[in-house]
Amino acid sequence: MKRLFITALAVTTLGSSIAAFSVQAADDVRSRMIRFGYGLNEDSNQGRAAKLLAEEIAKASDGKLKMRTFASASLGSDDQMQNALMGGAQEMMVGSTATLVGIAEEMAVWDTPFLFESEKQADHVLDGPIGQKVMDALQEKGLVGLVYWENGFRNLTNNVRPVEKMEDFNGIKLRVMPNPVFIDTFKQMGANAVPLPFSELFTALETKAVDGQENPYNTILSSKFYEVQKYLSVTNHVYSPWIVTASKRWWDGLSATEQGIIMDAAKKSRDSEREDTRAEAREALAQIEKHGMAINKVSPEEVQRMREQAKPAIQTVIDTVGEPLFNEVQAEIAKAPK
Ligand code: TK8
Repeated sequence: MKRLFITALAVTTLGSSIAAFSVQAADDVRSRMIRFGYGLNEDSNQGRAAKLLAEEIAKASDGKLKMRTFASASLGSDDQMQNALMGGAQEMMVGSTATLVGIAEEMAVWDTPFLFESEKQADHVLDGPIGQKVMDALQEKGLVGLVYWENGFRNLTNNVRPVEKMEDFNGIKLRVMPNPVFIDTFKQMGANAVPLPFSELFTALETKAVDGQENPYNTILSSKFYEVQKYLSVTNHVYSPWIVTASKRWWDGLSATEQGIIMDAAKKSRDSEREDTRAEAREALAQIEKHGMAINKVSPEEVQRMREQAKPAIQTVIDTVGEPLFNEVQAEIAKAPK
């Protein structure tokens, strides 16, 4: 009788601790809605990666973490969404690092003209300690940086003339990302740099409020800029990252398990987004040509002249991010595979 009692007690204790454990595990991942906004359309590399991210998060959380994706800046421009995240009115987004410079000036380091020479170099630096350090600068501003995606090497399009040499920039009204380094770089080239959010760009080109813009091949193709632009000049003047961010206010309220699920999914989305973007970029130029744009490759000598001309803009970067960070990035690039 006594033995039976002890066994029963042991079973009860064990049973209740299992119950306690599963209650805790269930609590660890709650039902949540995540609003994820981005600027390009659903058929872009950005759209495909957003979809994959949402699927990975759903899969890893048994459907409890539901990410709804909002394409084409339907939740607002990069700037507007960043503010919504900081205020806690939106959970997540992906956008250009360049539009974050007003929030964390360290981000300007990625805007250095001709900073990276290859995607491999970019991956090495962005995914390493310096990339993390720059991301971490967002925290005190109310944003959590998760991973960098590839936007890519930027090239010029316009309606005035093919840009074959620096002087061809003269007088071209060029939309640039709203950030002092981009404005400076293209002023140095002789263009009339007009800062505008991406969400207003197609209309601005269509109505001829601006003559041109600069973005990677992928975006020129997916945003159908070929419908409103004649010339594409290959300059590869800067590599642009995108960055996936979360509202810190919201993120801090998640359990460690939830944060882990989102972080793992973000890393998967990063790897597949880069692969997809690079595969698309390899085909994109031929596609753009089929759509009727005239394409010219700027000669290495002229690119060199542009590099020289862009030097004052590099000084703007150094003044903005500080010499130590600028030098750390340079040292990391020197260690990177070509
Ligand atoms: C999309 C932008 C875009 C960027 C730009 O929201 O603004 O030109 O290249 O990708 O972040």
